[in-house]
Amino acid sequence: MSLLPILRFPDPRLRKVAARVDKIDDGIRRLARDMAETMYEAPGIGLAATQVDVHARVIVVDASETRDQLLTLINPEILQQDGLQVCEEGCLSVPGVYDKVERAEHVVVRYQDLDGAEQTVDATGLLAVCLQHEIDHLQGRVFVEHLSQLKQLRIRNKLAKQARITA
Ligand code: K2U
Ligand code: ZN
Repeated sequence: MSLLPILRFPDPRLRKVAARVDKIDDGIRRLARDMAETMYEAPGIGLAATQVDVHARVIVVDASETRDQLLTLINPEILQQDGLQVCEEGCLSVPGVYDKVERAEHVVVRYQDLDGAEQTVDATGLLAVCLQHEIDHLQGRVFVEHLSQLKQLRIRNKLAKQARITA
């Protein structure tokens, strides 16, 4: 198992749209395993393949308190979304930035599991937020894009300053 490097906003590779996974093989299973290890170590409650510069439709999530309810979703699709909730979000690709984002309160997501079987997950609350956040990543969207242009400019300037200091 390996820890994978996570791309940092505003890296343009975070804007790539991930491709469908046509064959769930050992390579995909290894990627999912490494993504889960990377997520738990970060620590985070979700991670999309886009964030580790693999542009395939794979996400891992574990929003449980006990950190032992890992979900690996291949080719996830939101079939239904309703209600509204506002959640303070962060992102492993945008360290140190947190802000409120409005998302659907309830989602039903269809996906394939690591055996290729079709599954659905019916989620509310934090799990619903996490699934939407990760599926956004597969579409090349980072959560800061839900914020105002002024906030996005301030975030870019803050991260650019941090990069200069740590360079
Ligand atoms: O995609 C990512 O960068 C992982 C995020 C997912 C996430 C962000 C906000 C709300 C729900 C999910 C990370 O897990 S950010 C770290 C974190 C940890 C616990 C709770 C919320 C955010
Ligand atoms: Zn994120």
